[in-house]
Amino acid sequence: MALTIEALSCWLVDIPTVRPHKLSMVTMGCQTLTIVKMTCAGGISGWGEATTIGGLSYGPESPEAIKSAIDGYLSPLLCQKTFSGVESLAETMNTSVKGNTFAKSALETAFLDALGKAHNLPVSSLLGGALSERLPVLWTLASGSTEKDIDEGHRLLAEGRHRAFKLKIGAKPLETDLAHALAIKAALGDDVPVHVDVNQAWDMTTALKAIPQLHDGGISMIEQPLALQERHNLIALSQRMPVTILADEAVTDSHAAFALASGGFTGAFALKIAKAGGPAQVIKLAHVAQSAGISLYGGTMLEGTLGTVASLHAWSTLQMRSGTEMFGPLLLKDDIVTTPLDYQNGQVKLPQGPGLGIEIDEDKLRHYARKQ
Ligand code: MUC
Ligand code: MG
Repeated sequence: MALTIEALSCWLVDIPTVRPHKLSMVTMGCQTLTIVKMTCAGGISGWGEATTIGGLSYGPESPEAIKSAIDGYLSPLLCQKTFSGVESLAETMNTSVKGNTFAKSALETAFLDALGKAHNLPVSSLLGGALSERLPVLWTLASGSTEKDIDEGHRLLAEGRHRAFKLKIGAKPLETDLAHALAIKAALGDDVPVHVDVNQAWDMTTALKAIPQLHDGGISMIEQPLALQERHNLIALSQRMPVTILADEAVTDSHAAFALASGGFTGAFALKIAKAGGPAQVIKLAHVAQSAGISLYGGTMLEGTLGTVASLHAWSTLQMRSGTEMFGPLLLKDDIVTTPLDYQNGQVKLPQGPGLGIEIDEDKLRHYARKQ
């Protein structure tokens, strides 16, 4: 399984979104994908993506910082070296570079893609083997308007593209947010699961007031209601509230997962390859969760097809009992792959073939790449 890395190239790729996407801390009109190409001995290339949300408003690494970490620090560490597999790659990166899990995720993805191509195996096989070829995918209604969200939800249900939805709240006064979420849930109907993502916007007092009302209105899950540092309060909510609490920003890697699980957390974990440092690293977190009986949810950083497929390979090897939200490519007006993912009947199909199973359209990559 050894592979020698010869060269790494990195681009910032800016792609507009199909509509404004409103979260508690930012409204997005464009997404920036940080794309890497890893050229290996034997003429094999692997591709990886690291994507965050709203510059530095979501996570600790901006797209520019991810590219700088790759070009300035990680690339010199990895080029002209031979790695026996993802663990030796991770060990080399972690020894000399602290944090920067988004940048490391792009590189681990590219390495897995190249390794899979070298051995004629899909990335899912390198990660333990796919349990399923199709995964459920919800859609986030986040236009900023209740009426537009209801219309969008009805249209997507009629098309059969999605069967479940997530709403973004936390930016507006509590009464406005509650009215918004409950109106959408009522309009979409009892059979359509709807959950809300607060993106850390509430304090404990607000959460204790809001969550029972959301539960009464049929909202099935509450994602990251509190600041990520408030671990003890998140654990208390998971134990006291009648609805599932989904930890997102609070659960980054396997260490954070262990701290929540050993503290008595009873909710679910949103996995993201960028938070953990790559598709292989996130599986370590998943195993901590599984040992503690905590359900898994496949999370997105609103990646394009490349990052979404890297995540799907990892999720396909796990029981994702709380579903997934791997809709990132559908939020973008265009992408840098030759073939779009197959979304239908509320599911997405895992691409087949060696490596990630996708082909990069290098003309499109150059078209959308930032010029300086
Ligand atoms: C998040 O916090 O989960 C995922 C879906 C979406 O609409 O935003 C992201 C970020
Ligand atoms: Mg979230």
